Amino acid sequence: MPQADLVVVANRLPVDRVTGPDGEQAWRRSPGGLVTALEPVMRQNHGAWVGWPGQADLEVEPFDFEGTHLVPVSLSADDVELYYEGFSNDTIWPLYHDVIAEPRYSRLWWDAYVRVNRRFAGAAASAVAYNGTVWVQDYQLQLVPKMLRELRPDLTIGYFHHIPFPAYGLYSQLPWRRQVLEGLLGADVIGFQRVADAGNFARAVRRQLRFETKASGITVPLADGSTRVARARAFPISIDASSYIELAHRPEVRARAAEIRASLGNPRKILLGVDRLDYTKGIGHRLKAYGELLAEGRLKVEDVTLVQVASPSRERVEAYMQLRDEIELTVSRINGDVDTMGHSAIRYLHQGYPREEMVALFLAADVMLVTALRDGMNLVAKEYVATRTDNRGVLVLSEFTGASDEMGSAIRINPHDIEGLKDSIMRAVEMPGAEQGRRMRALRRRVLEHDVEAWSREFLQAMARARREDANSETAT
Ligand code: GDG
Repeated sequence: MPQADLVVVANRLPVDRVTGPDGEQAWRRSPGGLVTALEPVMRQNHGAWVGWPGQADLEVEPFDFEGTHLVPVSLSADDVELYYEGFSNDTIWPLYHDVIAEPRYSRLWWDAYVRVNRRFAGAAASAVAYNGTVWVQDYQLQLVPKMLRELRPDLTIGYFHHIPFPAYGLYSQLPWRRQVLEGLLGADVIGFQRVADAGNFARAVRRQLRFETKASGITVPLADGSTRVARARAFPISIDASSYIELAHRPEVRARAAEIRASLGNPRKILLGVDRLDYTKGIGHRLKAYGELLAEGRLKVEDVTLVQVASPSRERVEAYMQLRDEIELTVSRINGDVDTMGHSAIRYLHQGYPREEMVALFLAADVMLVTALRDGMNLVAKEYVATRTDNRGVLVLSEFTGASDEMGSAIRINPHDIEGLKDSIMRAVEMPGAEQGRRMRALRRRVLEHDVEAWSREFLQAMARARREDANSETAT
């Protein structure tokens, strides 16, 4: 098997297995932004992608797909339950999102996490050429950088963390806090969404491991008494803005947006929420504020509709089952209290939609509500503004998202402050066109200039620079 100069390692491969009308199996590119961003780089570098094909117990040989060599890592049903649903999504996810839900600490889950991370590291080590570059993605694979460095000291290793990194007071709950920090420090470049995340990480390293940190550099002592440098800093991720603009210009998408408005009875204002059904997204807080505005008569059900798309997510994890029950109870209470025969306060959709439909919804919405309690970045906020080519529409954005650092012209809110959130929703609903235009232009400028292509270019450049610096310091000693 030829080895690649650039290898991406992620929990999931960039393809989904689909069954055709005659029962035949095929692969289809998954819709995510990361996949789109990396596609040209992977093609140019004859890159390889290591990841799980998405179904338990599926054994597949490596294969080529649209210019990328795909290396499947097989997971058993037990691995999925313990490593993925357990340690990744029921320990790390809640802990790193500031303990919004209670993290569960299980030694059995941890053992599976170590075992599966080792398998990913082994697969990456076999796929990458001598002196090559490996870019590891996200919290499911925090131990891979160190494991990979032990197997292949010749490599340049990067790691990007898509979710927040918590303050040390919370991080220190993790029974395996040392091993995880050491795992991440195996990378030459460790990327975070926000400056604050990189700061929390550096602080955890100082407090827990007593390593020296200076600006973005962390000095990592080695067994032979020498040291190496790991660099930890922010690389805020973005979206493939031009593809959203292209969709927003399509006549059939625009027609669909008008059709959506009409099917809701052409309300004066449409508010929109689009989230995976996840407790980090603050959907309950949003519903509470909106419900109170209706109950108090500040909004009238004849004038407004909230469309809430809550796409199904992690449905086998207990906390997600409970959340679904809570949200659906709240939605039906509000609708039951205020709906009329002809008007509904909330159109709730527990479904996933094609991207065209999402863009039509963005175009139909006067106000976009992003009320996350904690969110690494929040791409939905960026997608909404990218599609608003008419410079109209208002983004209400939680301060607790990474996007908030870059999107100062949004109406920024603290979702815990329900009165404040209500006032902000009213301000958004009533905002004059000129102010919408001024804010939206500034938001769009930022997202269009800093798209996901710029993000991946900056990260790859940082890895190349790290390689040069390390080569220079080796010649110097
Ligand atoms: C993690 C971090 C960080 C949602 N429903 C549908 C659909 N979506 C798309 C959205 C958006 C994506 O899924 C969700 O991205 P977010 O950034 O909002 O949130 P997470 O899934 O939690 O992502 C996050 C991100 O990684 C990247 O680093 O920003 O903080 O938590 O693109 O549009 N897309 C379609 N149908 C749906 O029903 N087609």
